[in-house]
Amino acid sequence: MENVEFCRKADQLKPVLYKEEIDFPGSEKILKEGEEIIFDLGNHYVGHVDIDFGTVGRHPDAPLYFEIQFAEIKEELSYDSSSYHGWLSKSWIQQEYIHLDNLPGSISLPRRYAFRYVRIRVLSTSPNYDVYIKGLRVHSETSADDKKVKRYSWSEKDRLLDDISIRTLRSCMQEVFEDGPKRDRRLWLGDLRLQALANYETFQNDDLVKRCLYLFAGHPLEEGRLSSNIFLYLEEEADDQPMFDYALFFIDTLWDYYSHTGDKETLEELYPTAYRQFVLSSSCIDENGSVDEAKAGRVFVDWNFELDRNVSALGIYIYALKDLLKMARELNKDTKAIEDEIARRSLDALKLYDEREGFFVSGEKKQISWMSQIWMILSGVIDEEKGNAVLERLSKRKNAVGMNSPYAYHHYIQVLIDLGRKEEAYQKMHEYWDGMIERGSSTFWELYDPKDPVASPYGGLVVHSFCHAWSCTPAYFLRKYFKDKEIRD
Ligand code: RAM
Repeated sequence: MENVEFCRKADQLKPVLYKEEIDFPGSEKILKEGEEIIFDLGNHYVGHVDIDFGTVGRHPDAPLYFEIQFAEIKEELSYDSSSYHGWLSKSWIQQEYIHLDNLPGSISLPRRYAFRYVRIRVLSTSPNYDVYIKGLRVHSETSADDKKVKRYSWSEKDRLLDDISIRTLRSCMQEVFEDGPKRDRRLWLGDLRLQALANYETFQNDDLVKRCLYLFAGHPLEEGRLSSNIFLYLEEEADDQPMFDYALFFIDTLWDYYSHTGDKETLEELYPTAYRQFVLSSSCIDENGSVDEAKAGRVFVDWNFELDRNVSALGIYIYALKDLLKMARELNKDTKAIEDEIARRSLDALKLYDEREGFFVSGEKKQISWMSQIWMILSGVIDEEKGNAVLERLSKRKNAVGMNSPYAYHHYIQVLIDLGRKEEAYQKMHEYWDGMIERGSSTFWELYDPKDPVASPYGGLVVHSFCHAWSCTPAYFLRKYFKDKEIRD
C-alpha cells in the first residue's frame, strides 16, 4: 500500500534538470545507399538529439530511410544486434530505423539516449540524391550541478579517474539516481547507496538522496518489505521483485544520509521503515546465512553467477544491523532486540570460519570466495588483525571465487581501507578502474572483469550499461581517503 505522504514528499523533491544544448559539426562525407558514418562526440552524454541532413544531387524525390545507433562504447557498434538473444529485452538497444520525408531537413528524435558514439547508416535514398550530415545537436540533461564539484590538484592519473567517475555519476543523475541512463533507467537500492556516497563528496545534491529514500519508503511491497527498485516512468511503481540485501541497504543509505546531513526529521520519519526491514529479514535467514528467497527475494552481492551468497548475506545482514543500532541510539529507541540479534548472528557467522582453511566458507560446498571474506570483514565479526590475515591468505589463494562488478570491487577497496591498507587500496582501485579507461571509455561500467572485459551477465554486451551508477565511487574514495595525494606547489 502506497504511503501517500511519503510519495508527496518525494514528489516535492523532484529536481529541476540542468539542460544544455551542444552543437557538434557534421561531415562533408557524402552518404550513398548502404554507407555509414560514425561520430565520436568525445564524451558521454544523456539527452535528446537532433540530426540535420543536407542533400546533394537533384531534388529529393523519395524519403530518406536510415538507421541510427547510439553507443556508450565503440565495441557496441561492432556487435551485430540481430545476433543478440539474451534474457534482457532487445528493445534496450539504442537503434532506430527512421524515415525522413522532407529533405534537406532535420529530425528531433523522441527518445532520450545515453551515448558517446552515433552511427548513421543510409538504408535508402533514390537515384536522384545522396545525403550528408550537416550537424548534430545534443540536448543534454542531468540533475547534477557541475559548479558544486571541487577539483583537486591530483596527479594526471588521479584526475582522469576522478573525472570519469564524476561523469558517470552525472549521467546517472536524472529525476532520481538512475542505475544506468541507457538501461534500466530505474532507481535501484543497491546502486543508490553507493551513488549517494559519491554524491555527498561531489555534487552534494542531498535532496535527491532524500527523494529516493522517500520513493522507496512510499512504495512498500507486502508487509512493508521494500522493493529492490522503483519504476519511474510514466507512473512510479515499485517492482514486485524484492531483494534481500537491497532491502537491508535502505538502513545503511538512511544512516549515511543522516550522518552526512544531520537531518533528524527524516531519520525519525523513516526509522520505522528501516526497522521493518530488519524484522522482515530476521525471519528469512538461517544461521548459515541461507535466505528464504521465495519470501525475501534473491541475494545479489555481485554479478558472478558462480558465487555462493550465503556468507555474504549474513555479513550484509549484520553490517546493516550495526547501522540500525546507531540510528536507534541516536533516536533513543529501545536497542535490546537489535543488540541481541547482532550478538547471536555474529556467533553464527564465526561458526562459518573454517580454521583449517583460514577462510569463511559458504554453502554446502564450503565455497571460498572474495565476497564472503569481504562481507565478513565489513560486518566486523572478526577484528582487524584476523581480517588482515584472511586477506593475506586470500591474495595467495588461486581458486577462490572472484568478483566481476565495480559494485563488488567497491566493497573490496573499502575493506582494504578499513583494515588500514590505504596504499594497497589506492593501487587496486587504479588497477581495476584504469582497465576501463585503457579501453578508451569515458564512463565506468556495470560489469568489468579484467580477465574477460566484454563478459556479459545478459548474454550480449549490446544491452550492457557502460555508464553505470555503482561504478562511480573512485570519486568518493579519492576525496574521502586520498586528499593527501594532492600535489602542492
Ligand atoms: C541490474 C541493474 C542494477 C542492479 C541490479 C541488481 O539490472 O542495472 O544496477 O542493481 O541489476
